[in-house]
Amino acid sequence: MNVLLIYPEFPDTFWSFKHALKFICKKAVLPPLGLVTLGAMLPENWSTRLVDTNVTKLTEADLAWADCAFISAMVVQRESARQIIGRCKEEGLRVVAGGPLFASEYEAFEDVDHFVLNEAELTLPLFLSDLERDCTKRVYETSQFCDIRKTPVPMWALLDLKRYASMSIQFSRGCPFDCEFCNVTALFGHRPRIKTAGQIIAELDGLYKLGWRGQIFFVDDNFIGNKKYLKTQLLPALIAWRKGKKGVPFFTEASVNLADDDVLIEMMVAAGFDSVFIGIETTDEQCLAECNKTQNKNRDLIADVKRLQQAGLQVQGGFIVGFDGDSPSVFQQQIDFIQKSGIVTAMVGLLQAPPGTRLYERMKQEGRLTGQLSGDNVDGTTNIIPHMGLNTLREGYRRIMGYIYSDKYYYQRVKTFLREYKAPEIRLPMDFQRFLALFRTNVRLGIFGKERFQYWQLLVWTVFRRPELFSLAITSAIQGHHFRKICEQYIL
Ligand code: B12
Ligand code: SF4
Repeated sequence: MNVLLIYPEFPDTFWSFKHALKFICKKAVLPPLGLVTLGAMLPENWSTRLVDTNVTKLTEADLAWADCAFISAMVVQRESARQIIGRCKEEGLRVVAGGPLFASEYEAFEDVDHFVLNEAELTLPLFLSDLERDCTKRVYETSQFCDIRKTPVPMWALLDLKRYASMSIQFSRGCPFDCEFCNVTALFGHRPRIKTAGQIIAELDGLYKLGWRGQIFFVDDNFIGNKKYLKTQLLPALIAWRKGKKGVPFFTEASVNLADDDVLIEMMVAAGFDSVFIGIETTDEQCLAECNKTQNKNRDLIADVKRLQQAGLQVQGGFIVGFDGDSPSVFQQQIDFIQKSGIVTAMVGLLQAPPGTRLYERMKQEGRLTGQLSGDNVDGTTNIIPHMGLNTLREGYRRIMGYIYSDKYYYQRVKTFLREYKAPEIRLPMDFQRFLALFRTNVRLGIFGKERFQYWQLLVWTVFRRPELFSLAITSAIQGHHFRKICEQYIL
């Protein structure tokens, strides 16, 4: 069997980083880890090729070679997925689909032959065994969660590593919390399931052997879901693994209670973590109670962010407007918090209700659901009727995005952050590509960019005040350029 593993194209969005990738000559931020993992689960005698359409084209020759296409997608890739499925069917391929898009709306894809939904560790063997006996069904699904200690090392060799800005690996799935708007617990369960330290080291070794020295994203829903295992097993193993190796800084996602645990923070930094994405959502206690974000309540969130920055973890933050308890004053509150905290990458979105969440059920009961999710939570759209009124909410949203990503306030925030941040010890090795990126940035942002004044001011300030953070200042400038483009094109 010749199998194409196909990943549809992302539209130009906040997280696509398309405008930033041009500076570093990369095609995509991260690889499709689901498909690379799936590759390692297919029968050994099958021939497998990966076509990530974010980094390469799906050619006629690919389609002519294949007997079968396995497609994975998130909701945000809906349109590209539809086109790819159409092309595969025209060429007479058997199409198998899985991943988050199809888990939530498979009925909308009539052309797909088989849906192998939920975790492939459980559903793929059922499909493969039926395929062998020639009695396949259309839908394979399960409400169980698999034991990821049995998940194989992803088939890294399928990837063209040099086209990606970062690599990803996964240590755990699931989250112990239960935020009303979040579908992680429905998709991956409440009890965090973890891989063993040995599995993670094998995955890292695989990437390192292939020559990877760049960033690695631990794509866990909440990396600190099992603190005891982290402190006693995984982090000591990562600290030991790092000895004598170059580069490979880590970043991940975690809940804000990480800020309460100095030992954990220290160990994470020693293991090479330099950034963490945290769902801050809102600073309003009533809204935190409304969405059951209990772990964020009764805290000084600014102090938490600063503590993490001072220990060596850059904080990226998720923010939401449009809770029932929000009044129009929320917009200025969010702006003030973001500016003061020095959260440079602030993902701000309208409250949305993904299917499978408790919020979705509540909105349905209250008759407040409207249309389909766009799949992009930073595009100023929502599928619910907000208490505040959609126009007021959208206008306030545009105000936030226009403000925090304007040249003036963005660069001001970068400085606020660089002032606090403890420089990481693990650095990316300087190579010709990075040198070229610096040159390109100086020309595009420093000569032709609208922000040239702020750009040079930041660089001069960094050289004198935080020279060890110079390359981070450049990276922040490049990312700011992307965020501004996205805001100008789609939001403002
Ligand atoms: C890494 C990641 C990203 C990366 C994307 C990397 C990439 N190239 O895919 C980045 C940071 C760019 C990203 C962005 C976004 N993401 Co994202 N992301 C994730 C995250 C944290 C991990 C995905 C991953 O690699 N998992 C590890 C692999 C091994 O698991 P997997 O992909 O699920 O695959 C398994 C199964 O699903 C199945 N499977 C998957 N595909 C297929 C295909 C076939 C044929 C078969 C048989 C089986 C199968 O088998 C695999 C093994 O079990 C998930 C959360 C999560 N825990 O999955 C969210 C998640 C996928 N993201 C989500 C969303 C909403 C987004 C954003 C819109 C914004 C946001 N909130 O983050 C943006 C949109 C992207 C864009 N560019 O515009 C949602 C998707 C919801 C949906 N229904 O589509 C998720 C589920 C998080 C959430 N709960 O909200 N994301
Ligand atoms: S802490 Fe994060 S991952 Fe966990 S339920 Fe809340 S929003 Fe979802």
